[in-house]
Order: sequence, then C-alpha cells, then structure tokens
Amino acid sequence: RKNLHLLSPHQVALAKMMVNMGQGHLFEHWAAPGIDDEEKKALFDQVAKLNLSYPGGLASYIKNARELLADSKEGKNPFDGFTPSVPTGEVLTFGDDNFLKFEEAGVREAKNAAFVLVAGGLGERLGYNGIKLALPAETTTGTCFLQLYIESILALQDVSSRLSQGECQREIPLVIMTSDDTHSRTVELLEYNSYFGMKPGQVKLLKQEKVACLDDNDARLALDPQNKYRIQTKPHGHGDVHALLYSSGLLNVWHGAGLKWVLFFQDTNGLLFKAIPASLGVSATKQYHVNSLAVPRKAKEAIGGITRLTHIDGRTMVINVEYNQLDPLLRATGYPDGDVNSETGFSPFPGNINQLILELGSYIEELTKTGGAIKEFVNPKYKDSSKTSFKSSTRLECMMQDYPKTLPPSARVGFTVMDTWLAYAPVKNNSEDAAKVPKGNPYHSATSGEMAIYRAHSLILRKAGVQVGEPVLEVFNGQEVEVWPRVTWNPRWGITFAEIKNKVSGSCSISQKSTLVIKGRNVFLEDLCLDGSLILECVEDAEVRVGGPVQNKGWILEKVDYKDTSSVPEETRIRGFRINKVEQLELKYNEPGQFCFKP
Ligand code: UGB
Repeated sequence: RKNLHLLSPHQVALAKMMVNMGQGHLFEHWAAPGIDDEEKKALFDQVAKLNLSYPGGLASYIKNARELLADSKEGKNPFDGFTPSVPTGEVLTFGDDNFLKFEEAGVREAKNAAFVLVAGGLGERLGYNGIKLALPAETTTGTCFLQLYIESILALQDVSSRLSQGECQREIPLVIMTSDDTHSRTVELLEYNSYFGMKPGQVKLLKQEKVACLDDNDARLALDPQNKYRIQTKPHGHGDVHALLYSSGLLNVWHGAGLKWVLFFQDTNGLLFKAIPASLGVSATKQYHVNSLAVPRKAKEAIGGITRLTHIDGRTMVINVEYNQLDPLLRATGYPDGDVNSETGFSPFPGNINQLILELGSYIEELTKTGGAIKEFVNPKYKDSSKTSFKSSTRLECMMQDYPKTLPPSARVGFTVMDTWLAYAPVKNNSEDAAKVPKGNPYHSATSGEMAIYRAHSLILRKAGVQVGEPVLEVFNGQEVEVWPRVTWNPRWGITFAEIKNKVSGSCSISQKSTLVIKGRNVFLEDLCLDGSLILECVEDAEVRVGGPVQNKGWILEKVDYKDTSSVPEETRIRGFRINKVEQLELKYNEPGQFCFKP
C-alpha cells in the first residue's frame, strides 16, 4: 500500500486484480518507497504484458491454472470416459494416379494459402547453439531450413499462378512465430540473406510471450529466483500460434483477400514440402476444416498418435494423443500391451507430424468464439505423493494440434497419411540420444535428417524413371544410416512430382557414389549417366539440356567425431561427417538462351 503512489491508475487496477486473485505475495517483500522504485514499476510493466498476451488476461490464467492443478492433484485422467480407436483417413501412395490427382488440385489451391511456421522453440533436445531455422538441411549445398522453406513457398506460388494462367498473381503470405529465444536471430537470418528471395512485406513475424510460472496448487505465481521484482516465466508451447494469429488481425486480412487455407508447419522438416501439394489437394477435394498430416508411426516413437476418441456420451473426435499419453490411455482402455506395433511393423495409430491445414473461414469462426485459446495442460513435478508441493515451478502449456478439441461435432476433421520417406525427417535429437534410439526407430537427428533428403530425392527420381544406385549402410555418430547418392535440387526445379517427371527423359542413371545438385528451373536431364559429381546452375531464362556420361572422382563423405569441438564446426559435428569435394563437373549458365551439354 505504501508504494501505491508509484503506480499509474492502470497499474493500481492491475495490483488490485492481482491481490484479489491471491497474488499478494508478489508485493509483500517490497522495500519502502524510495528503494528499488524503478524495479517495482518494471514488475508492473511485466504484469501488464502477461495480462495482455493471454486470452482473458492473467485472471483467466490463474483460474485455469487452479482448475488444471486440482485435476492433476486428484490424478484426473484427461481422457476420462473416452475410448481410443484407430481412425480412418486418406492414405496416399507417392506417384500413383490418386497422388497426382491430389497434387494437381493442391497446386491450384496453393495461391489461396497462407503458411505459418512455428519457430519459437529452442530445441532443447537437439542442444544446438543456434536457431534451428539456420541449421543446414543438408550440407551438399548448405541450404538452411528457412531458405528451403521460403524457396519452396515461392516455387509453389510460381507454379500455382502459372496454372491459373496469370489470373491470380497472389503472393503467398508467410508468418513465422518466434519467441524471445529465437526472435532476433530469426530477423538477422532473414535480413542478412535478403529474405531468401521473398519480398520482405510477404513475411510477418509474430513473437509469442512466455507465461507466468506457478509455485503451488493455489496457482501462486513464482518470483524469478534472479530478481525478486519479476515473475518467473517459461514457454507456453506452440499452441500460442492460434491466439497470436487471431489477435494480429491477419486472418481477416487474408479472408478479405480471398485466401482459403492456413498451413502450419515446424522448424526442421526438410521433406515437408514434398507432401504439401497433395495434402492440400486432399483438404480442398474433401473440404476438410482440419487436415493433419501423418506418417506411419513406430510404437513409442516420440511423435503423437492420431486417434479417434469416443466418449461414453456419444461424442467423438479425431485428435492427436501425445506420445507420453497414448501408451497409458491404451493400457487403461482394454489394450493391456499399450502402444505396440501391429503385424505391419507399425503402431496402428498414424504419427502426427504437426503439419496442419485449416480452412480459413471455419478457423476464423472458431477463433471468434475462443479468442484462439487452446485447451491447456499442466505437468507439475511433485515433491512427494501428497502432491502438495512442486520440485520446481511449473506453468500451463498448450499445443497447436489441440485446436480441434473445441470444435463442434459438425466440423470436418480428417488426416492424410504419407510415406515417411517423402514427408517427415525432423532434426530434433542430439547425436548421443539419437545413437540410443531403439533399432528400427527413426533417429530424428541432423545425420538422419540430411540422409533422408538424399533418399527422398533418389526415390523420387527412381519413380520418374532414373536408375539410381542402391544405398550403402554407414555409421555416423553411432547411427547406422542408408547413404544414397547425394541428390539435391532447388524447389524451383520441381515442387511437384508432375514437374519433376517432365524434366527427366531417356535413359538416365546415377551411381551411389554420385552427387547431383540442380539449381535453376529449366534444367532437363536427358540420357544422363552420372558417376561422380555434377553441379548444374542456370538463370531463370536459360533452358539447359544435360545428358551423356559424366564421370569424375566426385565428393566423398568423411567421418568426423561429434566430440571434436576443437576443429569441427557444430553444424558439421552434429551430423558426424563432412563432405570432401574432390572433383566435380560444374556447369553454370548465367545468360538467357537455350543450351545443351552432351559430352
Ligand atoms: N515451438 C514453438 O514455436 N513454441 C514453443 O513454445 C514450443 C515449440 P518440438 P514437440 O512432429 O515430431 C511436436 O519441441 O512439441 C515450435 C508435437 O507436439 O520440436 O516435442 C518449435 O520451434 C508432436 O505431436 O516438438 O512435439 C517447433 O517448430 C509431434 O508431432 C515446433 O513447435 C512432434 O512435434 C515443435 O516443437 C513431431
């Protein structure tokens, strides 16, 4: 009370609200007026920010926290009354007629889409010092994830507007959700690289704020151990993206501009865009309000399982059940073995890869009701079985894939299953943890993420008629991986299978030791027989036909030890190899025109 005169009327109102919500302890230790006054005001700046950035403000946060903490103390099961079963969805097989049909439909729709990349996570499991978006997806070209994503969106934009014969020349918007942990480094990455070719106005960054930590079951907010005039905060999770999009006003701007779809994706999946056109085609054809991308999932793999939940009162929903909850849920509902592989070698529950496609109109309708608030959860670590105190402070969390939980039963919620080799190879685990992954389960490391890109490109070319050498098995950083020819291309060369097929003809072959890099749109492979390294680059208006035998010593993968911090950069160490560029043929076409290379 003695300090009230330091505060503005708005701050006084906030102080009263906090005291009414049982948070008086935040001010009890305050020094007498004249001491630490600036710090006291700064605390109220923080309270105002926390209040603004949570739907319903801090009072709602505290109320929700009390309810969830009480449920947790009671041991209440969030799935009480629900029985899980295996849902049915659209299962696509790469390259068949059905796939091509959906891919074409998806490319037509792409001009009506906006992309949202959630990139606020620090990637604690990976333990990489930089932001994950700056990490090379593969080291043959060194293209980082953000560049790959932006170039993929630009390629889709280009193909989509060409298909509509210029009727609609829309720029596809990209939103990146950042956090205090990633924001400034994301801005630097974009600015330093001139937005990787995207117009700066096409990209918007929305920063998520952390939420207040909770000290006990009464949801008393925790003071920061470093500063008694600050509330301790922690990340709230990727579910924040919905409230942020809603409050930014962007959804209505997009709707007004005629957009129909919002596609959400994560920070380190180098394969994702190979699956986007066909799955967007599924959304458009089936008029799904929500479409989750999924892949076959190994039991106990650290990705959520897409599950149909049926309540005793008749309600049903198709929803992601997080990996740590699926096994106990199954055991409690008549599956005594829990989450196990079926005879197919995979869990019957498809794996959520957290790529969501939402129909914009119904999304806006829903968020208008909820303000973007997503069902939260709390995960306190209790000191003992009395569950009365915590080992350390906790906080509420939310996940973006829980969006469908509040939808009415009439909502059309579906999912699309793709081959893992085509759609999913995230970089989440550090080398040591990856090496401990049970045999047969994916490593999700920088090593496996890079190898997956070469494998996908090799398999796509095989499907397009190229003879591609068989992979060899090698061990890097304790992980056994298939090493395919190091084939990479810029998304402009082919963002759909239909385009890629059109650029390959005759009898082409690529040996296992080869590296093929294609940078440029109009490169055509005709009777190419590659045994070595070939780097092809051409400007937009050049058309290049390349064929004949190309043989040289090529580029060789040399092992490096992830523990060697003295001479090897972190980006290289975490994959366990570096590329020794011994010999290559490099063809560069910098002028417009038609060219042919056939030795
Ligand atoms: N992220 C944020 O933007 N903000 C945050 O506060 C936290 C994360 P993780 P997670 O595809 O393999 C998810 O940490 O949460 C971003 C699904 O829940 O990589 O353990 C972060 O930058 C799970 O069902 O993953 O697991 C990153 O881009 C499964 O699908 C993204 O959110 C799993 O991903 C995911 O964060 C998966």
